[in-house]
Amino acid sequence: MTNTPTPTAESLRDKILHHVTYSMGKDAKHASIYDWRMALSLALRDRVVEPWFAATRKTWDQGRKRVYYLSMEFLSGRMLEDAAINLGLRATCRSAIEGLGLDWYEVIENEPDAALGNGGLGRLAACYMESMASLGCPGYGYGIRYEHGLFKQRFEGGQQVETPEDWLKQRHPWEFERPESAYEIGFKGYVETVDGKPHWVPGETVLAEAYDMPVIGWQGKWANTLRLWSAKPTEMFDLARFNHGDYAAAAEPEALARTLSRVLYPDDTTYAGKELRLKQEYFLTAAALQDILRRHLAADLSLEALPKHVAIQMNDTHPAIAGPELIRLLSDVHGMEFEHAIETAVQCLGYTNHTLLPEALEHWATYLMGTVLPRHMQIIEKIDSWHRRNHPNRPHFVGIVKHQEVRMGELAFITSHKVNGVSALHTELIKKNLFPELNKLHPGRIINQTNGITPRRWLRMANPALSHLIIDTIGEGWEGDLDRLRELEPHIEDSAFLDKFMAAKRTNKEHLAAWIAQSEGITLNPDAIFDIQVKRLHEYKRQLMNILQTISEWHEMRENPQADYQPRVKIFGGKAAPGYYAAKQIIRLIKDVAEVINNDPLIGDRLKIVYPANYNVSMAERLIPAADLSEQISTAGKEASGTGNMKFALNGALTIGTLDGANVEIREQVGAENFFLFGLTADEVMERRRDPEHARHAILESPVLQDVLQMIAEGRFSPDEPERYHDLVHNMWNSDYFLVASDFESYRSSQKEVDVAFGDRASWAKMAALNTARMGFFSSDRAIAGYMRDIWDTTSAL
Ligand code: 26V
Repeated sequence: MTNTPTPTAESLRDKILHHVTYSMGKDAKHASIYDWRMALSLALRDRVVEPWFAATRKTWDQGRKRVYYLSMEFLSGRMLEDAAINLGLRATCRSAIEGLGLDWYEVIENEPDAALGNGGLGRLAACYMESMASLGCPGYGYGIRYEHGLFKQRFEGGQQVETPEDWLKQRHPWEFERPESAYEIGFKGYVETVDGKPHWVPGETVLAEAYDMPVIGWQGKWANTLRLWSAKPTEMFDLARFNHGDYAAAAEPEALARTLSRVLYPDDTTYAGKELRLKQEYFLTAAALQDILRRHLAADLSLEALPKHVAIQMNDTHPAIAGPELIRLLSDVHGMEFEHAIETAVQCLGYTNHTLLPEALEHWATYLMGTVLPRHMQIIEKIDSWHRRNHPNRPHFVGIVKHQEVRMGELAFITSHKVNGVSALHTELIKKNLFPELNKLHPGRIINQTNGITPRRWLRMANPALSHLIIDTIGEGWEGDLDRLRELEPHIEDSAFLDKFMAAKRTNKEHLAAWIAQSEGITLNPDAIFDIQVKRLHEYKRQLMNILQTISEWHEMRENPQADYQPRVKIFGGKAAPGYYAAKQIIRLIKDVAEVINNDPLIGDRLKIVYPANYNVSMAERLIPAADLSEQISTAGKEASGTGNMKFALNGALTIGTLDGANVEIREQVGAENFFLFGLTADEVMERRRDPEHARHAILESPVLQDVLQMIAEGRFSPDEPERYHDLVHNMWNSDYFLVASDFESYRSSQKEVDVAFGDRASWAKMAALNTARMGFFSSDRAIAGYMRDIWDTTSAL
């Protein structure tokens, strides 16, 4: 597709010098690392533009169906090296940079992460954008160009402190501002009747202005667009008010606009019902839909034909106002008959559910919806009665509007032709527990699409040591066809291969240890088991159970110092939502325990705990390739899928985990003998909760856990404030909703098995290598191919 010749290191160096001079306006003699990073990014971006245009042109010329992925979050991370890898130019870039006398890593690490997401849901959107481009699926991502991404985390006295993230204070070299693509977005106001038809007159308006980023696929064969909307005032200020001397009021339109795309909501599990959040959701959705219809009509296509040309995927319910908005545009604005508008919308829309946690399910008070979006509130009621009419046997307790609230899950379900879960277990639980009645009324609507991760970023880019071994063993091409990793299996019996596999792991562990020594001042033994739990802090993810087991291990080492322990490094990473007290206490406990254990002279380097601040995509790229053990220990039934679990196993870590989310399928793929399983199943969890005393009973059955809780309660890890964890310990005895106590002994004995298994290095190496060899299924290419076939009804344009 690209006609321009592949650059050499020399020609690329010339391009970089050109951009330093003419784009950055710097004399090379005085250019900073920032200038060089920008210049390299711009030189690479120049290489992306041609395939990007070519893909857009081909989509138009062939009248292709387009997929629109609507998401409030895109957790992209760094972009430079990713683009270099997909263009096949990483080595060339590196020589060019080194030829200029610069350090490659310093240049790469100069780039701030694009942290426009909270966690799994946002990172999944980024992996899916990359796979759509790699598979040649014509499509657009639509999101918000938050000025401030997810907050930065620091620790002060062991406690999390949040500071604002500011990625846009620097120039963002991958985006193109499109002032010509701007739409008016309305809020509030009233609905009037004009010529017998409803007409919404908004009371406030803002402009949504587009910023485009190219997303280049594997080997540069295709590129799509990630279009992020930034809010701008429709008028800079109210001149009449200004002239009357009311200067503050004159600036109000601008103030509203600026707040809309100012900051990402940092809470990914508790829905707060805040007006600004609802406005953000509508802002994204309304801008996207106007853009989609404009593009469709520009091709002279009829709105009748919309479902043939347009597939819209809603990433959770956050953009679920898309149903009512599309129906409004089709009927109120374009004159389509109302029921026909509903049917058309349903054929275009798909909804992915990412959580069953009740506190995360969005529901808006009808008075708020009616105030912020008065016409949409009417349309929602009409959709609900249309659905009831069409399903006379619909039980009275089922519906979109209940108890003066709009339930966004039901709305998204009813306005979509497909609803999908993100792992096999999660999908079954959606059918059984979340939407049992709607599932009966719409058999076949709920389907599964197990999550995936892009192997380009999560293996090829993040783990050069292992990637090179794979290339030396089975050749290139697995990056675009991850099932080919199975070809590694015959080499599992070859001890030379296993030695190299473990040498790659060792290299990664040494790199990580060097980084931790420098950033945390803690020396790690690279022969220890690197045991890692990185993810958002949440009670259901049970970081607490991990630290309790760590304390028990420490206690045992002190009581019985002569026994044969495998040295271990426990690594934690992750942010707590700023208002989530219990999660913040768990962070503080981990930090306090680390302080005691890391300074215990009796323990030495047999046990260390590290918790580096500000876990993000870039930190994940450092940590995951260095892991021996991946902690996936959520209460069964609570983790919809997990995707970190896939990244670890692909990079040759063994999993210690429950039968939750995609762990179930990972274990099936890699083999039960290569996975450390423990804990209650989802059914057993439900059963166990029926005993109101489950926690107390479990604790009384575990003397080890009793001791651990006793030490915490006595202030062993918080001597300056012994009562610091009284609430936490009290909660363990009396409530323990996430069944930490009930799973503790099972987890602890599984950890003992890990110790024994790690003692036999040859057998560990085999298990680790088999994990890598058998993880092909979890490529996001497989997942996207599933969406294309089962939901979007589209094919590759390659
Ligand atoms: C919910 C809310 C509630 C309102 C405030 C802002 C906000 C932001 C995000 C969310 C959704 C959280 C759901 C989520 O992230 N689920 C995760 O999705 C991953 C990708 O499918 C999956 O691997 C994880 O298991 C699941 O927890």
